Amino acid sequence: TSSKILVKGGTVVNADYQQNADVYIEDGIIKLVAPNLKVADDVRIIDAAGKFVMPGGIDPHTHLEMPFMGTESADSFFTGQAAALAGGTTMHIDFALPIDGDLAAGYDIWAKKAKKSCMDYGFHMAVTAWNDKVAKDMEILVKEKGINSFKFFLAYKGYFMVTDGEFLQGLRKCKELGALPLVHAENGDAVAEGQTRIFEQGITGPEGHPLSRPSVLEGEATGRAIKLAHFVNTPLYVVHVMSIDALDEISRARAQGIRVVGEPIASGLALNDSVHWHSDFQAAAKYVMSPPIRPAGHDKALQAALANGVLQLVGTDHCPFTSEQKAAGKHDFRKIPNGLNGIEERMHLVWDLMVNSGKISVKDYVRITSTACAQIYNIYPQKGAVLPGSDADIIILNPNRTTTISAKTHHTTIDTNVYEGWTIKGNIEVTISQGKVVWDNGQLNVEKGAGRYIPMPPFGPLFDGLEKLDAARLRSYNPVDRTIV
Ligand code: DUC
Ligand code: ZN
Ligand code: ZN
Ligand code: ZN
Repeated sequence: TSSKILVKGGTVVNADYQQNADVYIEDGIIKLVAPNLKVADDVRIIDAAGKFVMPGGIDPHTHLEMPFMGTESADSFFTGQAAALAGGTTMHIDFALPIDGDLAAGYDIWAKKAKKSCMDYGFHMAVTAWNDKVAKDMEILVKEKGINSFKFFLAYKGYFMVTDGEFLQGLRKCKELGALPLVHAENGDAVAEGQTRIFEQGITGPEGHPLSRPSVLEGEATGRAIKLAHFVNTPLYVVHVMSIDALDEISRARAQGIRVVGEPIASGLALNDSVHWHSDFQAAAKYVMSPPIRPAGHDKALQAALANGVLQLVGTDHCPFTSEQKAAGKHDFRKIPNGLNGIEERMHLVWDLMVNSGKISVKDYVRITSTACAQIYNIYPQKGAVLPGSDADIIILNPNRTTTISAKTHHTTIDTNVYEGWTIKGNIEVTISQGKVVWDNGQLNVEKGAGRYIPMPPFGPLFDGLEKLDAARLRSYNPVDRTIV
């Protein structure tokens, strides 16, 4: 493959600007973006006339080869990333987990797993307990290992869940380090109680899953997390926003100027909970994830919130399990491994649900699938832009061709697909990753080991002006005459 490429005659779209232009790529970097470029004979020319040329997607939320619920998510770093590239995503941020509470050990394990990568990636780290070693490891991960985000689970009682007190300590540490706290917002105590109650009522099938942990528990935890982060005055990022209940909390906080970022995921935008009611266990179990897919109405509300800016970017929570793995919960919904596919489908689904439906512009599509993620995690404009100097991670989308999603043709390793049979107008025909054509009209050409770890620096844009806000809070109280000034 040539290391010099000219993408010719397309509509180049960035989050803030769109123009008809050529894109010249050399050695993995975008060198020029301008109309009518003349190039030498050894340059590969890709015709993009009538098509959109956009930054490759960045998926902020994946779980590749993650040990979970007695098994391991079915995509490796290699297979999951190959699937991503086939669907126009050129970078993802995966959730590294501590090993027996040890963050540094968890990082080492994830770094090793990711050696087989075929595209660029970064890591979040989960914090599942609190002690001096955790605090020290967070500091090392931020200062030396390129991690700038930490996830706290308010659910998964007895496994990952932290108490409010532990969460508060973590929030303060994040703020001190300039790292972004992320939260899985469901009330874990109430979920555990709800699961027992539903199961003991004799509801043992997959439909018990959404019934046992309704959206009110997501709203409660989202509101609580936002208020604790506001108390600390640190930005907060809510992962997998699935419900109107959570949306209401985020919307209210943002209207007050509180720095909350909300991440819906493809399944939350695209599906509703009717999928859980099915006589065939597998047909329903493939949709089981947490927080659950909500009743119809939540999906449309999430789409609207994404269009009007209450939510900022789309992830997937890609965490696939095979039918065989899902069968562990055949007689007890509580044992169905939580997770579904999406890393390969996200870009097409968002195009269909948001652009084809007329809800957003193509520029906004770029923002919510790529640019906002790069900005929030402080790697813009290396990623998230088609600009001179940016990494050559580019997709070419043909708006007039259709794509049909199916387990028969997808690249993820599982035998099912939660979007089976969806036909979408709009096809990502070409994916360029690190300046190489890795997906070309149905042909995947990826290389194990070619993926690079992208370190993410602390104190991203969400931290701008935070010191001033803190000073203003202190200044408003006069301890001498005990008045608020
Ligand atoms: N939810 C899932 O469905 N899978 C992985 C972890 C999570 O929080
Ligand atoms: Zn989660
Ligand atoms: Zn059916
Ligand atoms: Zn997740």
